[in-house]
Amino acid sequence: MGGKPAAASMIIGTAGHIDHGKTTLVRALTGVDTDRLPEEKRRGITIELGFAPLELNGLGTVGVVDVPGHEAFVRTMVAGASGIDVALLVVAADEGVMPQTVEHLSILDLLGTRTGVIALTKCDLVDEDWLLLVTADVKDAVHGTPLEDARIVRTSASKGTGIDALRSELIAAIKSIPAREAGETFRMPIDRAFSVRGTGTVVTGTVWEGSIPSGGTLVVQPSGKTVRVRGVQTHGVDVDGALAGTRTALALTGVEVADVDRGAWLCGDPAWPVTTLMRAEVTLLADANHALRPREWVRLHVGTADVGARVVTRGGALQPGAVAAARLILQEPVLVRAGDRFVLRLASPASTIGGGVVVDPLPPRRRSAPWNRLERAEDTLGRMLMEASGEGVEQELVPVRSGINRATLQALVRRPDVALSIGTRCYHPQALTEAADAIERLVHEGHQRDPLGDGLPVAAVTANVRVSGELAERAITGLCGVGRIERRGAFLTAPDWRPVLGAADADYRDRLLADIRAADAEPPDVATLAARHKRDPVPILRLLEREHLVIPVEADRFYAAEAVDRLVTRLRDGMTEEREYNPSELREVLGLSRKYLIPFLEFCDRKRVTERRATGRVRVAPTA
Ligand SMILES: Nc1nc2c(ncn2[C@@H]2O[C@H](COP(=O)(O)OP(=O)(O)OP(=O)(O)O)[C@@H](O)[C@H]2O)c(=O)[nH]1
Ligand SMILES: [Mg+2]
Repeated sequence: MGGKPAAASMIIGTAGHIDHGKTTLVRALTGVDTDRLPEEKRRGITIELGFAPLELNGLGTVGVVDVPGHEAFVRTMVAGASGIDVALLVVAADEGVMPQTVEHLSILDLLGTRTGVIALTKCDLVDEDWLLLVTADVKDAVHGTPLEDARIVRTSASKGTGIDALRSELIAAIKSIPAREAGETFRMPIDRAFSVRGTGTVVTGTVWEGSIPSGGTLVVQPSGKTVRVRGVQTHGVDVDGALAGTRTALALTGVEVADVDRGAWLCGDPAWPVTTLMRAEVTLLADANHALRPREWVRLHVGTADVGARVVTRGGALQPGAVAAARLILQEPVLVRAGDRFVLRLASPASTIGGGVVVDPLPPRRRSAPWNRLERAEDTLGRMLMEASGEGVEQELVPVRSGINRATLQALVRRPDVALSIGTRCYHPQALTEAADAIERLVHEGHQRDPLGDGLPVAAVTANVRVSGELAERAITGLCGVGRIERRGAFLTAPDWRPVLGAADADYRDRLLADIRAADAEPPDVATLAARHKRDPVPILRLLEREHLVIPVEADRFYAAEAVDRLVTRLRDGMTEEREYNPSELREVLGLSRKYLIPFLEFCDRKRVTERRATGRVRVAPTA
């Protein structure tokens, strides 16, 4: 690979009505004729996106994207315009402002293009008076758009005038905007894919964010295929890697041309999910001439993709000029991040009706209220974490869902009043407080409902409070640390909690214990006790078990502790070391009936008093 320094990270994109001289101007600036297709030559119009490197003094090489002006190719124009930094709006002096001048301007506005330069082309065809009129019209047209303050440069390709002035204005425009974020995850919408003999699959695009070195690994979305970058070129020159804001060609291994068409994305993070549901702020153009009916299907253009979309807002139809928070349901998955811009178009009659900004590309499937954009990163993050509550948000999805850049986010999540990171997830600090309160409440409710119970099983917490296991654990540790609850084995109790027996319970306890003790080696089971006393004995038996007064030798049969001790001693004393005993021999030792014998021997196996072998039981030497 070449190892040349990367090009300047800025993209200029043309815009303007058909035949107004965009391609001619790009050639005058760069020397490249971007109309390469035979059909383009024959018809004298641009059909496909064109790309050319532009040398600018002091800035190096920037990329130029030339778009078609024909009204039938607006979707191609949108794909070309979606990655640009600086617009070059072209208006032919002889025709002035025309329908696609206006439509392209709307698209630039919707896509968030920050600045631009206006070229009045074909100035050789008109006189000064006419030029003044057209200039006034152009100023009207750009009023209220990002090109409102753009410089207007008079050019003539046939006379070769105005090109240097245009160059200077482009330099000034580029210098007026900040460079793209470099520290983000690599993302590039693909605008072309072809196969080169000896190289294989090559894709091109404008890198939106991040960077990728030659040799790196990427994922193609929405197909999910992993690919390796064999080589990187910018403007036909081998470079070490692809940088945000550059026109880039990537040679890929691991994928066929058919799998990486226009509309697909290359992404640096395999964990970045595609989506078919998002929250967005939608704007309908004031001159849209079309109200968007509830649940009406439109085309959504984002990156180089173009998918069917349904805009769901609260209330009725969206009127031209309206701005509304909406949920967008897509027919095909896209790879988007909060802050991404999109354009909405009608398929027929083909027209641009509006667009908007992605607010959250991965909202909960259900009950997600539409959200407006918020100004401050802190508020955006706070709202998302509040919604996620005790379940939190995967940390690696936070940049995608919030659109907050990495550096800002890193600083934000370190603030304990803003976010709490546990394991792989991020929580609102309030989620911890709420989880702790809920758990404490649950513990107390449990004691009230079952005053003789063991307390709240730790395992039951996540089933009752909607929190992740790790947040529950953090809350429990916190509660125990300050003495609000106690952890006793697998149970949570109120601090210093003891089971409270009323007079009736205490009496029942005494009678049960007396029954069991009286029965000695052959006590009644739970059902017998329940029938005898007309009351469920289990809670009291559990209590007696915790007091070490009874032992559940079988699941539903409790023995007095001293009865078990006596039987175990009798068994140990009656067995000789190393000799195997069959059940009837042990029955002799213990003197139990068969019904009691087998469960008791199994109990002894579990307690390692005895060990059951294939041919009989042996005594296990008691450990100290
Ligand atoms: N006289 C004159 N003709 C020009 C000038 N610039 C472009 N043209 C002519 O205008 C016609 C259209 O120019 P293009 O550059 O193809 O226009 P375009 O805007 O790229 O058209 P589309 O891409 O199809 O939208 C061509 O015949 C050009 O030679 C100019 O400054 N003066
Ligand atoms: Mg053209």
